Amino acid sequence: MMNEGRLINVSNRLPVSLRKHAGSYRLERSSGGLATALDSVWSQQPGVWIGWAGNSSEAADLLLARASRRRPYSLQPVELSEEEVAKFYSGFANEIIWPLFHDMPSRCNFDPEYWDTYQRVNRKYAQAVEKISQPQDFIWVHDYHLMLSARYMREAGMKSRNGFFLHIPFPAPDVFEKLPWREAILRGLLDFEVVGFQTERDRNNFISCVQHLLPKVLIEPATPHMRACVQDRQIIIGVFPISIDFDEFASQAVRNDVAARCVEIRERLSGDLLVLGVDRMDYTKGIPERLKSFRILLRRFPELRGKITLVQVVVPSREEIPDYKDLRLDVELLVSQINGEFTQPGWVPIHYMHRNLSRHDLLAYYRAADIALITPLKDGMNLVAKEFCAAQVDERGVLIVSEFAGAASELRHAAILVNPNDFNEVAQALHTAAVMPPEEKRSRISRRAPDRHRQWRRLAFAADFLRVPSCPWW
Ligand code: GDG
Repeated sequence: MMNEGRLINVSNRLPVSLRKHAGSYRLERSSGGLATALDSVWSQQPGVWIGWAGNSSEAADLLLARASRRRPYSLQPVELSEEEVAKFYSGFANEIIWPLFHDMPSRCNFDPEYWDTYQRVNRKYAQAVEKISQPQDFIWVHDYHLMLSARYMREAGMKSRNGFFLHIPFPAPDVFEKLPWREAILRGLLDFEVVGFQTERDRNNFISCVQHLLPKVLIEPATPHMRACVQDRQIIIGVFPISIDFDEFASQAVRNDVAARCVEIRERLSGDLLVLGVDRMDYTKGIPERLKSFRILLRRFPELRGKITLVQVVVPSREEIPDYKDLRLDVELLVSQINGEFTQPGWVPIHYMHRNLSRHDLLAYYRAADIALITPLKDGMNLVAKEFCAAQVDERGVLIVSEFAGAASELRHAAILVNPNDFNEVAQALHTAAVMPPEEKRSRISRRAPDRHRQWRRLAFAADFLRVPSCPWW
């Protein structure tokens, strides 16, 4: 073989997490878009995936080793202490970077101890990479938890090539500059050789921040990717919209067991129009705002009462962070207020599920839905929107999507775009979708994947990213 290097994938979490249940460990699929997207990308690629497994012990390591044997890549856990989880993961990553990068600076808790731990833990991940990597490997680091890791890999003298992909949005300079450690984060990102973003908006924001805060860095516009010059190094800055495996979702959605479950769901709703929302429990996903819009719909269009049902699936997430606990209370209060206001014999307007559905059930809901209501206040991409489109094998569903989701630019011809902060507009869009003639629905949703064979092809996102550093083994 010409090149014996491997792909080393590094993310805060592994695609599987260890959970203690009745005294023993169990392996579960990690929730969230990063795990879904990359697990499918990686399903055929040999290599190593480094990340936190949620727990550690001898028994846990054995389980991971067994899971590695069932995959083409091996799983290498990074151990985090309770304090590191609190200050690095919950603290710096999710109480500072997550809200700031989603344009919500008032939710940030700029605790300086979080920054100290963030640096320490980034060094820890870099050491874990150093331990197992060889110079010919390519190190692919994912997401906002590990923005400084290239700095520590460089300091350790590592020679492997590397790249970084940000799954969440990158904010404009007036938001980013609020970060006390803004220059260090930008320099840390520029320590990678390739830096990738979901959309042009994110890449342009990053470039504006560099120009504003690090004026000595030269930016060269180039096609297809921009370049930054730092001393004698050139860094590629590109846009790589994350994709799902469209064909895999579509072929799973037509399976007989999914079709049977879809019929069962529709029968139980006695022919009501089914509006579907699927999200992690996160304040960026706009769940309370969506519920308020649905309430306006029922108030303004009484003829829809008894005929339209919102099924809202909310996957538990980051429950240790106070803002997330408060969000759950807000959501549950709103659900019960709206159901209290409108429920009548035989009809409950909102069916609320606070749990993880199986992939099979999720697909059946995607197929059963008349309308998918996906209204994040801000979102890097939003894979649920793409999965819903892929599952539209009957071409009868309408997609309503927030203009602030990365997916909006790719799906704008198929979807109704809305501003999730405009509850009246969202209610109106729901009404438009509810009365839309079947031919218009079909014509819209058939425009969902005009470039299906390029952008939504299996592995397209990874192939596009890895083509930049010319990884010959990909
Ligand atoms: C981050 C960025 C970006 C949801 N409920 C269930 C379930 N899910 C799966 C969906 C989807 C994933 O979780 C959610 O992905 P999203 O992309 O919508 O959102 P985040 O978790 O916030 O992901 C995001 C993504 O990274 C990738 O780059 O798109 O912008 O925030 O795949 O299917 N899966 C199952 N049951 C559920 O109940 N099985």
